[in-house]
Amino acid sequence: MVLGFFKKEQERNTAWWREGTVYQVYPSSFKDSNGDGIGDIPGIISKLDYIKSVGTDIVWLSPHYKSPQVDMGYDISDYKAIHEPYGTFDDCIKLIQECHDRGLKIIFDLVVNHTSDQHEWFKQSRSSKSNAKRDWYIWKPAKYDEQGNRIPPNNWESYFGGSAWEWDEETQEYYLHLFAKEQPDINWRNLQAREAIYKDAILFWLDRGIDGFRIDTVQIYSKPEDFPDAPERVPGQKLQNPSIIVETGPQLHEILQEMNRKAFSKYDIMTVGEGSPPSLEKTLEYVSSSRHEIDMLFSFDFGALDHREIAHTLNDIDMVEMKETVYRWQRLVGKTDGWTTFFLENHDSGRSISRFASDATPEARNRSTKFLAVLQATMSGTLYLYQGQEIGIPNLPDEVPIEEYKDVNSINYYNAVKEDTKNDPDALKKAKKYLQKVARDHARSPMQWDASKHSGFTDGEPWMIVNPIYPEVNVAAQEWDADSGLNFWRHILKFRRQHKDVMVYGTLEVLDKENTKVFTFTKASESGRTFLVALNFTDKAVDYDVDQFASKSTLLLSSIGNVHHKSGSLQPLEAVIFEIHHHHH
Ligand code: TEU
Ligand code: CA
Repeated sequence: MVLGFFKKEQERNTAWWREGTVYQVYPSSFKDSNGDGIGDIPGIISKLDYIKSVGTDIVWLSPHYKSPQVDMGYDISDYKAIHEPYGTFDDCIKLIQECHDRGLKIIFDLVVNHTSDQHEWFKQSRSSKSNAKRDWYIWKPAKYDEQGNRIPPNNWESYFGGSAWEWDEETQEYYLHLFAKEQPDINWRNLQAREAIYKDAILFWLDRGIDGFRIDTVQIYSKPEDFPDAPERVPGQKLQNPSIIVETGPQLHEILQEMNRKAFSKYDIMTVGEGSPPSLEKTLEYVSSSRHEIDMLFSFDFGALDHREIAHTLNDIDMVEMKETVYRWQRLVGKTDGWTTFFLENHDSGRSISRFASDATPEARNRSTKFLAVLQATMSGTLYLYQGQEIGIPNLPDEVPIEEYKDVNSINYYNAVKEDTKNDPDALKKAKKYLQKVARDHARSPMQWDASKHSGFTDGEPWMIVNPIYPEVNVAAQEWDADSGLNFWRHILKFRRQHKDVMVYGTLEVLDKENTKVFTFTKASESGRTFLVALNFTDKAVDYDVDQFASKSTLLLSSIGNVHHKSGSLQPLEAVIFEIHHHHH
């Protein structure tokens, strides 16, 4: 371990996180060890051999810190303590050690746009206007409308609905919360607050040996000093989404460079930020290695293809838009000094087979899991796999009633529709349909280990409903099935490692921009090897001839099994990888 030593870029060891695949663990829903119905750290430790067996290299642990759990741990009340039901501080140290013993790396979530309102810092801040920590959060006086009614400082809408400002009776000011009202935003203009974050939230854990951070909401720390109204995106609405104003604010890059200089660079670690700037140029401002900010970003763009978050509507995926989206983020690799990522699921999304392929039948689920595995594993950059994705867990089915949805975002939205429409059954049906597709709850239902009661997740009563499909879709059932999604993931991650020059580091070119059924692209390595990847996104066979793109090629892999591939066509939801042989003159 290198303590207090400034690492120069050329001394950094970067291959492990570029080539590594990350497995995201959602602590409350992974494995319960003591029967209280809540997943915990000893449970995670008991499944590290499994995580390793999938062929993944890095564990990302979603927030496990002390928290009142208004937003499942993204509301932290003490960065240096563990949420009690998850285990003890020693359990957490043991988890780091047990990962390292197996050759796994481990990264934690870094949630520093906001704290919980129960954090000591905020308790002090709200105690009086003259408190030393008053300025650590964002406090503003009220405004008044023509009738003299008190109104918030501006029209910003919280990401979880309602005004982003909460009135504090005690000190007669509003504080800002871009998420739930129990998640006050930190004032990043305050230097003391910044130093405290570096010390408590970052260096405290780096000193204990973790290998990096997934950085929550990395784009929105810096707000413009004048807090202007957000432009009208939903016509006629009083409150408006503030993203355009709060993303990449005036001091954001200065802050990230300081964070890197004073904290990240002290260790040889990886950093991945959650945030999706609108252009390649803006993205490079974060991830260009010459800027010393962060290593990579998650893009929201792929996950936004099937719905419009602000309007709460669903739409069919536009294949042309999909290809543009993929290319936009893939071109960071090979063509810039930045790096990229690819994921299909996380704790904020619905399940990928239900959104981007098909979950209609057992056969479709199996096909879709493998099909999407090929899509993901052929992407350059660092891959992120979410717990349960590898066995193809689908979304919760329609029959699961709204009462089983536990996410603050889902609940706020559903209640708002109830209120706004005075319980209109059609509007509520539409809201449920929206949630049935993209709610965060689908990813948060417990991991499915076997066919025993509650899927082997807990001996007690699970904190959230287990997907009723678990007797069919579970790890144990897939272990012994050579054709399972799980075993296919194992296979393709090995294949990716074997061909990492193309699969991890290759440059991607789209070959069939206008085709609305098939997505075909090449991946080329620096040394001149080229793979051609074709994905049939439809549930029908399509005519497809590789010869249109290459005179000589060999099939390396088909998601339905190489022996089942029929030359001249692609079967429903079949994905194939060919190697193209160039002519040498
Ligand atoms: O999600 C952030 C989030 O919801 C983004 O989509 C947000 O709109 C964007 O950052 C604005 O630029 C993260 C976590 O993943 C989620 O689970 C938390 O609820 C949230 O932050 C608040 O911490
Ligand atoms: Ca437990």
